[in-house]
Amino acid sequence: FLPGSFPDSFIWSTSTSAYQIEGAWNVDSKGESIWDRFSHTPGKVDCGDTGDVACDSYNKYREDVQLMKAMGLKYYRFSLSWTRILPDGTVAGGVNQDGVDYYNNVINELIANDITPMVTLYHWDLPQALQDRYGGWVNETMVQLYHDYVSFAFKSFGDRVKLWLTFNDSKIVCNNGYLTGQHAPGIQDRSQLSSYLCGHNILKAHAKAWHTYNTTFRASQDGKVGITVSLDWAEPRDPDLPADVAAADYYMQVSNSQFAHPIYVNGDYPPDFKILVQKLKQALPDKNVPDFSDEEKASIRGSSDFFGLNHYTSCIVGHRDTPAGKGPLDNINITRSPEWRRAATDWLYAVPWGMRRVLKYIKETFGDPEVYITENGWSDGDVTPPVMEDTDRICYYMTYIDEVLKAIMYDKVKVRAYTAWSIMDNMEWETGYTQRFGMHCHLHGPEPASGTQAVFKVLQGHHRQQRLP
Ligand code: GCO
Repeated sequence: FLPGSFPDSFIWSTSTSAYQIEGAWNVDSKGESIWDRFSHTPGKVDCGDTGDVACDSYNKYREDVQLMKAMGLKYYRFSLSWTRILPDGTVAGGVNQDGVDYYNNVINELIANDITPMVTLYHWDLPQALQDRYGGWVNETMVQLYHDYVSFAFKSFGDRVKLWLTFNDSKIVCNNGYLTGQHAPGIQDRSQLSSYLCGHNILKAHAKAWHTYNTTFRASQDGKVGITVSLDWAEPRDPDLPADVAAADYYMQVSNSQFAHPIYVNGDYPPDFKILVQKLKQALPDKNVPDFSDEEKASIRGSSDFFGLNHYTSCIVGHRDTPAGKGPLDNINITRSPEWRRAATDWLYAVPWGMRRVLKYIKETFGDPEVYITENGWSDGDVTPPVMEDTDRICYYMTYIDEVLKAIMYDKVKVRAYTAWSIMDNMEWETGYTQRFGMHCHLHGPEPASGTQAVFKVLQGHHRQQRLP
């Protein structure tokens, strides 16, 4: 490709997820998900917000597709709602044809508009029936149930869908769902056993799904199956101080690589994470804290066709002489620079150079995989009328995308796709509609134009000059 521009084959995309946009939570025989239950429980979501209506994409998906088309986007990442397809989570419990029809309509509408679907199979909305019956992801039975569900999805949609993501950001699924309880199903198991089991089963479920695709669907469908992992970048406080470098590396292993290391390195957790597993065993001698068997390791290792990356932000990590507590990250010091611009969302600081470093880290640590950036984006707060100037979001996208280009050109990272979160404001989980990540304001009446869409379009047109790294 020409110096200073993205390759022609580069994928420009935006992302959403089912619960965050579809609405129609109980329409046409859709089953209840853990997020329906959670948001309907008073006190769980800010302002009592729910996804009952959200962006109404169940009814307005054609309009969504037109927004993408107007921006010149050629890809769209969205997720399937498990309970819209299998209301009680199981194939035996019956397939909901209306749900299958809905996703067929969305996929066909995209293709008719020259937009390629990229489908996330699990974006956090577990069937409530499986939570009630099995306790959700802490139960190994989920591996088979997930397999049945994704096999049905491959079979039903795989003739047209060629890019699949098994799970979105499993760290949040397990830590927020089963440890802090901030997310559905709202379990607070401070012993960390539940969150550990959740991750363990998700890794097995992911690997099984990938192998199923290989053996049963790949020959006829010829698609790719990956997983989306969320990585922040941890910058050592003092890069010349070995203790700070070690602390940052510890952060990358413990906080970031629970899912990536087994899949892309050796079928097992990274060394510092394994130490935590040992500690968990010691703390809970009466409990079964499983390791991966050799067979499981062999199944997990290499079980991905590409690396799906969600990246938003960075932190500064230094060593700490006295641990601040007993948590896995209490023995290091995590801060943010006062110079970093902060979004409305409390964890989101704009650190564009962190994008390039995290991409280089992936190349060096995880075997130089093809990287699909599956999310990156910026939020502002809920103000009425919503802010349309969008200066901060434009700045965020331009500076981050610039770093993606540097990673491709100078570090030779095989980045194939950039996906913005999100095409429109939507239901931002436990913060409801108070955080706006959209390039379109979708929640208050008609579509007001904001500057981001125009800029994003220019970025895709390769109109900029590259500056030196
Ligand atoms: C995530 C999710 C998205 C969020 C987005 C903004 O990984 O957190 O994929 O559903 O909405 O990241 O917080």
